[in-house]
Amino acid sequence: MNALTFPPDFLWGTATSSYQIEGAVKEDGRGPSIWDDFCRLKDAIQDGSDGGVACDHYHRYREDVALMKQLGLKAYRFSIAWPRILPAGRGALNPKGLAFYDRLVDELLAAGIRPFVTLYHWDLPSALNALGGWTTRDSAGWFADYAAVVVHALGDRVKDWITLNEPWCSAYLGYEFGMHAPGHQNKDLASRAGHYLLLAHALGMQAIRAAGDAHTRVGITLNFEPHLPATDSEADRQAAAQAFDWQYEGFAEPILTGAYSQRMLDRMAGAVDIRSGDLALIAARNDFIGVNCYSAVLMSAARGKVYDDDPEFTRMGWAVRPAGLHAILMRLHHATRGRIPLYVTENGASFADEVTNGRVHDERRIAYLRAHFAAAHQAIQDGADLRGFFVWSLMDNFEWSFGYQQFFGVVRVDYATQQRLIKDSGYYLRDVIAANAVV
Ligand code: IFM
Repeated sequence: MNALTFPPDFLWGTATSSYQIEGAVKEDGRGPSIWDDFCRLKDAIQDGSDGGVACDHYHRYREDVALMKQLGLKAYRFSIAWPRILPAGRGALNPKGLAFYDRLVDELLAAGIRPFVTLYHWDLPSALNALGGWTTRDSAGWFADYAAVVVHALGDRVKDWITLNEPWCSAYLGYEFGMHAPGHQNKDLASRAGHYLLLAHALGMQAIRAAGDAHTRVGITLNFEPHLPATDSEADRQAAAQAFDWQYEGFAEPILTGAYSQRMLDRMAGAVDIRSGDLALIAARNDFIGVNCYSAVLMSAARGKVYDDDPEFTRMGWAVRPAGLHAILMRLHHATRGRIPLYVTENGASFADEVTNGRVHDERRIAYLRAHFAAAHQAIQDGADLRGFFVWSLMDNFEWSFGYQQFFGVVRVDYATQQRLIKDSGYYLRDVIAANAVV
């Protein structure tokens, strides 16, 4: 077998987010977030759970960083809980909240692990939601002010900043489909949120650069589910290329071109006050783009979206299609003319795991990761400036409206005891990192 070797300084890591792992939601002055509120709504979370304790990472971060070191991670992507820093979203600062991230960053650096920090991974302070949340234009300024506070505090040690995680989900799952906090079902509110999240990203980048130094790098993480042709026929290729790609057209396109597609404008029609100058701000240069991609959709000219010949599904019901990751990396490479470095900031799979004699033999997750690492490697071979790959997730955690019934970790968490157990996929990742190659 040939080893697929990655570039020498390729950054291997894992990713998590604050609400999904930290717990301690009422500790040390943290304010409430929209996810604390949403979890209390009847039937919002499949197993009736919440992130109140989660993986108790707030208290166990040292143990978790030791696990990361054992896996040989070069980088760790985590998010900061806005309501820990500014319990009411703006105004008074909570030093104890900042101190937690201060300790975490120091622990990571002492372990030789580079922190990649996401400023917003969905836990908006409830007080800001009461003022309209992302559906008000003011949210962009609130976010920029919060970003400045964090970068002032941690920017001497953290150089890699991600403004927002998956704004498509914040806007549309949160405001149109009601599946995520704050749980609205209103297309116009969602369109507004989408635009103001983009504005928040733009103002956030400015604030981060102003508070950082010459080494500060800032980007955004976007989620993609690319369209792939169902067959090699020219008609299917055209169908895939021309299909409305809401995630791409809603976020990547305005960021990279300074314009929304006509289809996106039609979708937002009348709902959003897009002011002159907004799109120029939104198109400001990113130092990198983070790509979250787990699956892809097959398009057929004759049948539209094809669902019936899917090869394999994960426990989330997502089709396993590593070609989708290659496709989006190449699309972004071409769209940016190779000028903006790319990172895979999330990719991974949920499968049901079993513990057998103290081990988790998660062969399907290993196969999934191997195939996606190979797809990323192919993109590099094809010219993409891909600098790193963060597996979702370091450990099993609170999977939003699915509660604790999905298992994305390369480390298992026993929620009753909080014991961590490295799965075979964790050892596999360790070996890939050590070899800097997929065998
Ligand atoms: O768990 C989520 C994460 O918070 C955002 N991206 C997708 C993951 C899996 O659903």
